[in-house]
Amino acid sequence: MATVKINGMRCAHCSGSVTKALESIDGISNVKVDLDKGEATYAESRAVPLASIRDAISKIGFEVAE
Ligand SMILES: [Cu+2]
Repeated sequence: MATVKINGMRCAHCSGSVTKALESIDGISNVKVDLDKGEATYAESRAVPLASIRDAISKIGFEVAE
């Protein structure tokens, strides 16, 4: 499992959008968002570059934290 910090999530709608965006990336599955921590964890069936994740997240209006 990998974990990424995401800024800007406020509610279940946000976490739903983030889950969908991450799961649309080839190789990523099993996305779980923890709103309190502002984190998403996911399983990778291949090495997914952080840039791809950053892109998918920023496209929907959130930001991957450094
Ligand atoms: Cu929201």
